[in-house]
Amino acid sequence: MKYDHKPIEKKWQEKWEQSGVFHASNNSDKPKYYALVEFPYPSGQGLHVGHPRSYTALDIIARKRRMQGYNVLYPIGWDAFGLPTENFAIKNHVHPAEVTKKNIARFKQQLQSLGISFDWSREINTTDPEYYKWTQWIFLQLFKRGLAYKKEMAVNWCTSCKCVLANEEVVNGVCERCGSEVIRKVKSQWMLKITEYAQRLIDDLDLVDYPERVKAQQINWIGRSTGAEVDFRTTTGDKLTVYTTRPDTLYGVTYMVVSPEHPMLEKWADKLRNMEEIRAYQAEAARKSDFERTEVAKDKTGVRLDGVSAINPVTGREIPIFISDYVLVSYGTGAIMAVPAHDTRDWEFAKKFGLPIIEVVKGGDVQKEAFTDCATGVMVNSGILDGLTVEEAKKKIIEYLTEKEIGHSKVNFKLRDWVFSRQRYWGEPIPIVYCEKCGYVPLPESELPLKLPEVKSYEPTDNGESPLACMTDWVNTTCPHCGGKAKRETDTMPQWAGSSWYFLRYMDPHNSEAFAGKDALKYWTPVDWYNGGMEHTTLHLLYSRFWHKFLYDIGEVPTPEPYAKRTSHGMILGENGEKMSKSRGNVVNPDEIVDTYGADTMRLYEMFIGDFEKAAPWSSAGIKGCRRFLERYWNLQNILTDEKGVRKSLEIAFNKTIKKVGEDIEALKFNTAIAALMALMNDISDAGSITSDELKIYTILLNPFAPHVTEEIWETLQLGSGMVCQQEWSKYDEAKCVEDTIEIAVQVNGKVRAHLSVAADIEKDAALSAAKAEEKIAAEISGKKIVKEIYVPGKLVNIVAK
Ligand code: ANZ
Ligand code: ZN
Repeated sequence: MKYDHKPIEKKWQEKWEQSGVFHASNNSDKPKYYALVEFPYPSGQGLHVGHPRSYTALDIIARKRRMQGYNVLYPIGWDAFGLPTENFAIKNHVHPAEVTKKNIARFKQQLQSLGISFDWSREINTTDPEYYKWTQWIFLQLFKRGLAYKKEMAVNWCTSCKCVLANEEVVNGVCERCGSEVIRKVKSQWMLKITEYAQRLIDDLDLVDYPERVKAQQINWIGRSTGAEVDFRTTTGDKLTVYTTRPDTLYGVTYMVVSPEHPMLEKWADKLRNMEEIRAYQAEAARKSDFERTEVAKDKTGVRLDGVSAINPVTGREIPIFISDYVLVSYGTGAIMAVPAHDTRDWEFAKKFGLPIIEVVKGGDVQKEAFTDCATGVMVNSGILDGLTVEEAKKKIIEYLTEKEIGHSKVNFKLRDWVFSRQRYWGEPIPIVYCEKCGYVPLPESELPLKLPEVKSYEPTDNGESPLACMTDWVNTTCPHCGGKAKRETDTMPQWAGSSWYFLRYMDPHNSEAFAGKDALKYWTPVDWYNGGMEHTTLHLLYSRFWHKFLYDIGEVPTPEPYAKRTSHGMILGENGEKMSKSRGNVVNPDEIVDTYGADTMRLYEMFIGDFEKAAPWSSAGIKGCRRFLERYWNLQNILTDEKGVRKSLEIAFNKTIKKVGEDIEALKFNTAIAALMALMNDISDAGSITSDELKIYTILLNPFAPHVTEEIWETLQLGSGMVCQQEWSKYDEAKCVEDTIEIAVQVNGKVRAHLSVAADIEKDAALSAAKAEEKIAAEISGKKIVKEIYVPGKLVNIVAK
């Protein structure tokens, strides 16, 4: 019989679904295992061949865990709010909900055709009011505890999406989504205080098993720095506070810079003789992104304040104040003390504006370039600090400033609060009303979900309001607090909202009383293994850790961290080694692969393609090779013999493969696990036949990779009861994993009682237990007390028993 994947795959997908074998139970005596993949955004393009890489990998883990006796939760759902769907809806005049529905149906059919063992009974959808009810509920808890607040601020504004972007969504100065220019715009925004969790988001990385590169990226993103705040007096008698990581260089400060948005500028407006010039510069800076402004290579610009200057607190010298766009309003205090001798940007600025450069750390030629090394130099021209190392000087100057009450040590974070408002339609409505008397008032929880109303147009308005703002009937409401007239918030939540807690909903997806029941949370939390893309390290992964920690703080979840273990897969590139994209014409359609070669081949190939954690180019030849391998497996049924057991000649090969496949799966080395299965196939071919016991083991090992064809062989040849996915994972005998075996003698009380064949490199413990398990020895020592155990490597075991 020929291997015909189509009927086989259809048959088993239906069987799995009907039998519910992959449904997790919230009521089980087995140990739990929660495997999670990032749920997809159901885009109009359908599934990408990159999706199955992650899904198949954790499917292999999930299937193996079930075989190891765990109650496994491996769920899936849809992260379906967001811009691409909304933009499509605007262009084609259909409701985004319709678009979403269609896209989900296609994605679901595609995922099911891959035979991934998802528990479809727990499918969730972030745009379902029964789901976003709880997203809104969590927002209200944040609001009630002061962690959601409204703030007038300069935000990143995408000129094409007409939408506010979080800093994280601006990449190299352009919108991450559409590539258009991003400018600064002042708007009143909902914000979430993720900064309150900055330190814990760093510290608690110690509690989890994440790859080092992921930890490092998060730590970097949070950007903790230690330094000092120092107060400078101005000639107007005001206090201008700066944040610096180099308080040791205070004697080298020759000017100050405040950001163009600094509030003191308005206060000084009538004292500043060049206010017009200043205003022009402010307008120019507003058009630039933070990225452009802080780029080191960029040409330095600025305006010197005419009418106000400052006093260096340690030298007493009067120094000029500038505004320049390289100082950001949102970091530190929005003002800096400039030390051109030891800071590159300050140095460039000083050169351009002809400002003095005073060396305070010895070691470089500061007239030629800034000397920024702080590990080797010694302080000079620095009064009380002269002769100290940089570290010593930092300590001493902070003591001095603290005592004089003009400064203190300070920790700062790069991480900003999370801009949580979007002026778009297709998102969760923010459940807040504004009352002129009572201010921002939360909706009562009983009124959740606050559903998205139907609107005529999803087009954002030109003044930057959400289309919801045009729905006067919906907007005008009464204040839940005083009953007076009030207006609903018309901003919606960003796409990251629904994915910040979705892993909790899977635990109890149909609960109408809570986002998940306490028992379910207690049983399933935390996620045991979470795999996803590196691109989500600083956004989704950080946001969801923040929400989870908040829920932990208010007693809603039992653990401080949501994910015990995180791994990250590499991208699948086009056959030409470039990123797959329509414009490059190198997109591989997963449907075609499944149709032509089958889901099993596709799965096997994606796991065989290369190092899981690295990017890998697609290869048509590779696909064909995997198909041939499965055909060889299929044809094993033609060489089945009546012999029983695992034959002596293949014993080592089988034991070795069981061990390797199991270990490699755990280490994400799927490619080498498959290579081991291929090698074993060659050994079987050489033997010319296979026993049913051998085929049984082989089928169990291959099943997580190629679940359909293995089920079919199992059933056709009646290799055992039930399905393969319900069998116990194969065990191996350590002693039979190595070709090099040696004979050792086993003595009891000095007398040789048996000879054993063991691996040449066997460890003491394994040698002793092998010896004690030997029948004659077991009989000899039974009932006796073991007083001493000796192993002479490669020679003998001696057991002294009384
Ligand atoms: C004086 C100085 C001397 C500095 C020196 C550096 C080197 P991190 O490590 O990133 O925290 N700075 C402070 N606030 C700023 C703002 N709002 N916009 C732009 N730059 C700002 O960097 C802190 C350093 O960046 C601070 O230390 C300050 O320059 C600058 F040899 O102060 B430093
Ligand atoms: Zn009111």
